[in-house]
Amino acid sequence: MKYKRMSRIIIPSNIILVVLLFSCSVAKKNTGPLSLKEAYKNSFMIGTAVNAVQIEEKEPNAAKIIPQEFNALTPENSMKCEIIHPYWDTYHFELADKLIAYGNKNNIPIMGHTLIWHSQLSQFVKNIKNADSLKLFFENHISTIAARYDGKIYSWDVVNEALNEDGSMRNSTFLEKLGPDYVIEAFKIAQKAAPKTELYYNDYNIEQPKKRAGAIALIKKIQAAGVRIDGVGIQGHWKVNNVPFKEIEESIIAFSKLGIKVMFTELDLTVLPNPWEVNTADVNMKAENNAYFNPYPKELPDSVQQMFSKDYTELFKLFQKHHKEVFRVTLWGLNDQQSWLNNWPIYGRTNYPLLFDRDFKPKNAYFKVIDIATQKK
Ligand code: 9MR
Repeated sequence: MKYKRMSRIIIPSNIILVVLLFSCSVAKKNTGPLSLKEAYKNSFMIGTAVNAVQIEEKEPNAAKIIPQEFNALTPENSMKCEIIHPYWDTYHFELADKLIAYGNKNNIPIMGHTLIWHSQLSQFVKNIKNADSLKLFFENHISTIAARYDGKIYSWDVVNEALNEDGSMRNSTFLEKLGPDYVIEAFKIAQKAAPKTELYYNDYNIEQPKKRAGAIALIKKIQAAGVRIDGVGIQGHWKVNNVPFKEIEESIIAFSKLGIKVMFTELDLTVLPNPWEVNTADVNMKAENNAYFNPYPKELPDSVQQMFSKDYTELFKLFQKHHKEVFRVTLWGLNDQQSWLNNWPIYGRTNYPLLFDRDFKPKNAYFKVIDIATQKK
């Protein structure tokens, strides 16, 4: 009887297929992860670097996307020496304070960047000739800023980029005048001024074996001095089709053995040719612009877009595989327009290194990265 009644209603199979596909897509939209931070909430924090325009919410798209997608914020420039401490006795805290307020309003922790770095130093620091004055600057700078934001920010990159590619200490005014233990000293001062703030060492290329060994030795030295260090930031400025996956994985394992948090703090993937053989993020290296070095001024060819998506996918697969060791992954900027890579190492190029395009639209790589999170760990 039942069979007979049903057999009278004939539904063409293609309609059934359409209805099935539609309900699947509705179901996926309703139950799937809504954003990067949602997708990775059980794995690691997902951050972005923010600039002044974004901190002041002058860009409506950014103002909407940032709190929706990210649960960690790093000031791209506004806590660096030349901005926050321009003269011996003058501090400009306005922008950093606005960032704290922005973080509070949106309930997003702030990752301070950075207390001691050889680059973007104020002119008065570059002019300091003797060790005693530099020591005084060093103590005042770290303790004033770290104390002001203690309990208000989550962490500090206490020292940034202190190493050479071979793992030795980079030559800088700090090394020259204060000696190699200036790094330990910086952590010691920060620890005293900011007992409630996590303290990190941050550098690029420290996934590479020699530089990694240098970073491990440095961290061990800090630990052996009885000084607190809570984490290490591998910056992650890499090149499409040339991402050092093996070294990255080895580094996650090696650094986490030191008993500290491992983070990827400045992730982006350049798609443009590099004027040098070496992979570097040294901001002092610059070259001239020309058509060969700026091959995609209008749009990125599909073939490159695919490599880009693939590399981001593989990277997040790796981070996800090591989600127990990886504490945070921060992208160095929100969208392609904002990236420093449009102006470095050659000024005025069109680069495509991030997960959101120039119109703030999520790229294919964004969706792939979200998909990785939903796959079984
Ligand atoms: O993204 C930053 C860019 O806006 C600045 O002009 C540049 C100047 O030094 O610094 C960039 O950020 C750097 C970060 O602070 C440390 N690691 C390398 C980053 C890219 O240069």
